[in-house]
Amino acid sequence: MSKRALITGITGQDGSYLAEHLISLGYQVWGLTRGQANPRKDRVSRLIPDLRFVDGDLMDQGSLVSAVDAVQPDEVYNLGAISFVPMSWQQPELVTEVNGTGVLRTLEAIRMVSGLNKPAARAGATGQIRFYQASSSEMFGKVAQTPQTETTSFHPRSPYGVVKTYGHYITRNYRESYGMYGVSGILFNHESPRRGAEFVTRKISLAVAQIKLGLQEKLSLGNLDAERDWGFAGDYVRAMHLMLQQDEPRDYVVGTGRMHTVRDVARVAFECVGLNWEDHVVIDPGLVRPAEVETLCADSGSARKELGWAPEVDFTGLIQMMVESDLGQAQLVHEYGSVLSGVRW
Ligand code: NAP
Ligand code: G4F
Repeated sequence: MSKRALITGITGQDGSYLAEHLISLGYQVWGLTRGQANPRKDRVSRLIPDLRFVDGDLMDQGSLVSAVDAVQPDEVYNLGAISFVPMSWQQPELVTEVNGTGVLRTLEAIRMVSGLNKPAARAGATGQIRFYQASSSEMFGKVAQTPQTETTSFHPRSPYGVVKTYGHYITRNYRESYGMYGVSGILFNHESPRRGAEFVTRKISLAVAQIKLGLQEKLSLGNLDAERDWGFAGDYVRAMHLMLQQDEPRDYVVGTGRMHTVRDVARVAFECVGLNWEDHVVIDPGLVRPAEVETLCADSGSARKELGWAPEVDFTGLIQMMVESDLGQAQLVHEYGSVLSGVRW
């Protein structure tokens, strides 16, 4: 019988790539969707027709218990979150509820449905529903060392980072308290043509396409000196799956090990269409964050050695992929009108 996976955050970037990957491996994949007419559900169901859906919300414990009970999954991937870091200064309580307590609620739903409700009785238990938590390199924040490994200490710089650190530790705690197979992937920034338009790489690739077609002149950015370890989302979802296939549950850092600045992203993206970034980028101090994560770089030695994982798309290839996708889509919309917008991701 095929394995069943339940994915929260199915309408997001990673949810869609993970679902495609698991379906290609023969899984029956269920996505948790919220709201009564979520337009992003239609978008992902058009993209992945084999996907099944179950209702639920990370803010609602009962809905998560019902979803886990209905699907009876072998693996649960908790990718659902408010993932845009600046929002966590604007609505810290909401972000704490979804990104922090939401992890606890998902773990509790698994514990209840699996009958893992008596710590002593379940000590050393194995073979129940396996759980993946989407931890983040934002937890490293003001980094204690470079590159960062699984043992680098955390110093989060945003409410988002603080709350992700809670999710990380509560997952570890359920592993230690109940013998649950629960792991956290500490993933560094990963992007794709499906990335939200609010994140810096996609903001740049979308603007480059518009500027190339003469539909926009300037692009406002914040801190150009920030350094990130950017990889391709399609590569990173393979690591998520591999983490749940190991004999022993443990946490892994996942990244490319290569660092670039926001300025590098802009330079490479504009070069893709034969333009000079300096002619178009303007600095908006309002986009600078209250507390910045200046630099992030992964040491994924453990993932490479123990999971056999390696990224396939490099930095330049990633930026090219995003610019080409946005340029193609912008050309279609420009030529045929807005009737086509929304047809692709
Ligand atoms: P994303 O594109 O922003 O997707 C976020 C998903 O969370 C959406 O499907 C959204 O669904 C869902 N969600 C939001 N609030 C919810 C709620 N109350 N209940 C249930 N679902 C809810 O994020 P992503 O880039 O795919 O990232 C996936 C996960 O990895 C997130 O947890 C993120 O924090 C983490 N992460 C991402 C990166 C990265 O570079 N991409 C790096 C490290 C960690 P709706 O359509 O209903 O809004
Ligand atoms: O693309 P970003 O918004 O991503 P950020 O904040 O690093 O967070 C992403 O990666 C995390 C993993 O490390 C995830 F956990 C999180 O969910 C999310 O996926 O910003 C990247 C950098 C920042 O230093 C920011 O200050 O780009 C800088 N930046 C400069 N100008 C900008 C802009 N960021 C955005 N979004 N927009 C700008 O105009």
